[in-house]
Amino acid sequence: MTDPIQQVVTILKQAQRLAVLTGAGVSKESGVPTFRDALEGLWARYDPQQLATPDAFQRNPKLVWDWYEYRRQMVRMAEPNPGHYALAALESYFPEMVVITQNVDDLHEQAGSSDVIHLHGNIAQSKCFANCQGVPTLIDVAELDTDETPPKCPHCGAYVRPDVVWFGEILPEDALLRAYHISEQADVMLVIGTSGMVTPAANLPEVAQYNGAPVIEVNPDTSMITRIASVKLDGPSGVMLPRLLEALRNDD
Ligand code: BV8
Ligand code: ZN
Repeated sequence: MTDPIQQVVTILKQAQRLAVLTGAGVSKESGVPTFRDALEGLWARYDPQQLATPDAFQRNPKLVWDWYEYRRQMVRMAEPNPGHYALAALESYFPEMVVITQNVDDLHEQAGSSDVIHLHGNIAQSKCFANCQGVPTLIDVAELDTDETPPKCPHCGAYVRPDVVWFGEILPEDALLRAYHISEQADVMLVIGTSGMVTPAANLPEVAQYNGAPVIEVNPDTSMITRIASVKLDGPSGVMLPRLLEALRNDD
């Protein structure tokens, strides 16, 4: 049985267009907890899926705002890990490579990935809940002279909210359309650190496979993607991706 890393190198060497789908697992070794991790302390008793919804925000704007401030702090302190850097370095091996991420941090960009599609938004940005000046009406909270939490939109007085996609909300149309197109056109799809539970993001590996692209998974556990993966690298992305990059380099 050949080593799975070698199997992946063989597949990647045939590919021109590499699509990558990442989830919270790729940021775990940077100290950003995944959605499945019980958040520590104050937030341990809350279920993220209950908090990451428009209803939760309308019912308890301060609680949800404070939860995002807590997560923003963790993201601000986080650094890209060896997995992010190895993924960015893979770009030099493919004429076309796009990272489609479910994550709301910007660690792929910080590590040097040059083409990243954010399906679920960006936790560092805020917007008017009513999008009163257009979709999205981004608000720079640092410029608002208030310590109200959540702050109010300076244009219309509605609450300001994080610029992320909540459960029950539609994804940014341009990002989703491009992600489907990239998945359809891909020669290979690398799926890293996602439980594959959340749709429509979780449908993308099937779209790639349906169009003839082998799916490669990097995850220390099984996920909803494992059953359609041609090869699985069983381990943390911070370990497996540098190993994969090394094997590609040695194969040059
Ligand atoms: C939509 C931003 C159309 C916010 C997120 C029933 C009722 C209502 C709705 C639904 C329903 N059934 C399905 C739905 C649709 C719903 C959905 O999928 N629900 C799930 C829970 C069943 N989806 C939606 O609502 C989406 N919108 O469908 O719009 C629509 C509109 C109106 C009405 C109907 C339909 C919107 C979904 C987006 C939600 N926002 N994030 C925020 O961050 O606060 S999702 C959030 O959760 C993440 O972004 C991510 O996408 C997801 C968590 O998944 P993962 O990233 O995979 O992370 P997870 O913790 O799950 O797994 C981590 C993995 O890493 C694990 O596999 C682990 O083994 C692995 N790992 C751990 N360590 C490592 C590692 N891997 C590598 N290395 C390591 N070191
Ligand atoms: Zn407004």
